[in-house]
Formats: sequence, C-alpha cells, structure tokens
Amino acid sequence: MDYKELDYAFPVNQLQEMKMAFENGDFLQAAQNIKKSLVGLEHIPLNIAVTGESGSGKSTFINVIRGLGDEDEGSAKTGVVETTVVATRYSHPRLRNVIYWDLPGIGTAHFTPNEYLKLVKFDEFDFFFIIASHRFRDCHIQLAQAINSMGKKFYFVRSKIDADLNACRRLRKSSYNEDQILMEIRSNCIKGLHDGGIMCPRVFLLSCLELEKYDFYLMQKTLENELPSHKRHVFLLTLPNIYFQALESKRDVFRNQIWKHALASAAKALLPIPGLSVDNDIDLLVNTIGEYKEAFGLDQRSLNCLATTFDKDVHDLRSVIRSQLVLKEITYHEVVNFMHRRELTKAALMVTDYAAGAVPLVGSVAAGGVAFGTAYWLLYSLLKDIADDAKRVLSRALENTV
Ligand SMILES: Nc1nc2c(ncn2[C@@H]2O[C@H](COP(=O)(O)OP(=O)(O)OP(=O)(O)O)[C@@H](O)[C@H]2O)c(=O)[nH]1
Ligand SMILES: [Mg+2]
Repeated sequence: MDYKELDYAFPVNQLQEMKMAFENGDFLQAAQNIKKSLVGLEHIPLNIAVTGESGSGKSTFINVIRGLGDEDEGSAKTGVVETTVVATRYSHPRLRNVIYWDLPGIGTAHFTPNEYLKLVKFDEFDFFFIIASHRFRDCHIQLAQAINSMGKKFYFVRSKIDADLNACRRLRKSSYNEDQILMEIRSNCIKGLHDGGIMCPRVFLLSCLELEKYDFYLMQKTLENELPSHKRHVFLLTLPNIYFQALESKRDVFRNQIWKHALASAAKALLPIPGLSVDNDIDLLVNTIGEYKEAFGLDQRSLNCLATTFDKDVHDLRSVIRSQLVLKEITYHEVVNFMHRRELTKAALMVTDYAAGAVPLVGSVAAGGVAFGTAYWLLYSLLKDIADDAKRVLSRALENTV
C-alpha cells in the first residue's frame, strides 16, 4: 500500500464530512454521534410503484429487479391470465424498506383508467414505472399525465423486447436488423409521450428474461442521476448484480461510508474492555462485512439465483471466489483472525496518519486513532476483495452467453 492508494481509499469529500463530525473537538463524542446516526441504508424508505396494462409484465419486472425468479420465496405471482387485482407490496429481500408496489393492471374489466387513478394512492410513491408490452396506447398517456400532474417522476419501460425481436427474426428473415427494430420501438414510445405533452420522457427497452441486455444499465444510470442522493444509494444497492458497472456503483456507495463504520467501531478503543485483544467493536464490523457480502450477491441465496438466471452450476460460480471471509461464515473469530493475518498494523498506521493530516483529532487519541485506522483498512481491503470476487463470479456466469 502507498499514499497514492490512500488517496483513492479515502476520497476528499469523505475527509471533509469527517472533519464536520469532529466539530465539537472530542473523539469519543464524534464516534458516538456517528454510531447513533449510522442508520443503515436498510432503514431508508423507498416506495416504487409499478403500473401499466394487465399482462404487460409488471409482476415479472418486480421479481427480476429484486433479483428473484418467479418461483422464489417472496416473489410476485405472475401468469398468462390476469393475476394482480389489488395493489400488493413487495419488499426487497435485503433492504426491507424498499418496497415495490405491484399495482393492478389498467384497462381491464375491473378498472377503467379513471377509477384506477382514484384507487391507487398516487402521492404515496417516490416514483413510478409504467410498463408497456405493446404499442403505445391512450391508457399509457393518461397514466403518464396523471403522474406528471402530481409532480412525480415516471420511467416508461417497454417490456418483452425479446418477444418482439424473436417475432421479427422469424417473420423478416432476410431483412432482420435488431438495431433498427429497437429504434422503431423506442421512437414509437417517445413520440406517443411527446404527443401527450410529456417533455423529455425517459423510455427504456427491457426484457425481463434477459435483464442484462438492452436498456437496463441505461435505466440504472438515469435513476442514479435523478434520485435524491440518499434514495439513490439505497436504490443502487437493491439492483441485481448482472452488470460490472452496477458492482462498481455499489462499491462506491459503500466506500463512502467506510469512515463512519470505522469511527463508530473505534469508539470501543476509548472504553477499553479488560481482556479483549482487539480494541474495535467487532460486532459492528461483522455486520458491515455481512452487508457487503449480500449486496454483492455472494451469499448462498444470491449465488443460487445468479446460477439459475444464467443457467450455470452454482458450485462452479463459487469456485472463482478467492476471499476466505466470503467463503466462510463471517463470525467474530474469523474477523479477529483476519485482522491478525493481514498484518493490518502498518496499513492502519498509514491510514490514521493520512486521516489525521486532514482531521488532526483522529490522531490525537492514540488508541482511538489506531482502532480507526485498523477498521478503516479492514473494511476498505475487504470491500475491494468482495467487489473483485463479485466481478469474477459475474464473468463466470456470463461465460458463453450471447
Ligand atoms: N417473453 C417475455 N415474457 C414476459 C416478460 N415479462 C413478462 N412476461 C410474461 O408475460 C406474462 C404476464 O406477466 P405478469 O408479470 O404476470 O404480468 P402483469 O402485468 O403482472 O399481469 P397482471 O397482474 O395480470 O396485470 C407472463 O407469462 C410472463 O412470464 C418478458 O420480458 N419477456
Ligand atoms: Mg401482476
């Protein structure tokens, strides 16, 4: 490790945030305040409404975007006949406060568009996905206008793109041109929304059967840019790990939080407990590492799901994982062993030194400073290992897929 890496490990904006945390000039107070304020991202509420015509694929979308298959526990019921007739909430499997609302299909015998708009409480949602699986229709514009008039954002998802392309492939054998077809579908949706008075509509072409193709990444990026920052972070962490870029965005979200976890964990060093060989609050570190592992899809449930999605053997995916802490269950003892094995001391001192350069108070209490540096370096290096493992697993999952 050198100072160049430290520049990367410790982003400037985070050093500034840390400076503010130390405003009252007391290490223990700062650490305890941060610990109290460390509401995990899992507590930030995000209510996402998914609406559209009956049968357009709303429930399927809610499943795949949460990284679930149709048959997984907690998945929304899907089907070839009308299945969703009341608004149903589906929590994200890890971040329970992120809720996808599966709204009943519009334009069915059960609901006219007007009744429908009264029925679902539009203002309770952070934003909307309107799902459409066919040509642009009047009901889409009615929905879009209603959402717009309430000052809410919507993202228009043109679903089942795989089915459109398959049909064209069969019917237009010699003139088949995928880019052309995608462009036509996109233009049709954008024009429909424009004609209905929606400026700059956000339109994404998706297939829930092949989420990694078409516009899923574009959709992620758009939401990343448009959501308020705290909601953006939690949204990013809910996404399935089917893109390398998604993994990097997640790593950045966590990296920006490391100093808070490290500071909170260092508080114990100032309240020494006799007989404890490591001064940090290990439980806090254990939880944080567990959170990383799940967010990067390296827990058993996520690995099984990835294997099913890409039709791969889960043992084969697991075989490319290198980090021992990922392969084993994360326990108190494993983390303590890891801290000893990695000879964290030198790195920890460098981190303490570096942080103290910007926020002198970090270095003013020796025990707290070193505990901070140790936790920081532990989380930073583990996050790096876990993100690299996740990339290796994804590469393996994507091998031989077109
Ligand atoms: N080919 C293809 N089929 C899809 C896709 N998304 C959904 N389907 C299928 O479309 C059918 C309807 O999907 P659902 O998710 O149940 O649709 P819904 O909008 O929730 O339907 P209601 O609850 O009845 O309003 C199911 O058979 C799905 O498997 C997709 O991207 N591609
Ligand atoms: Mg449904």
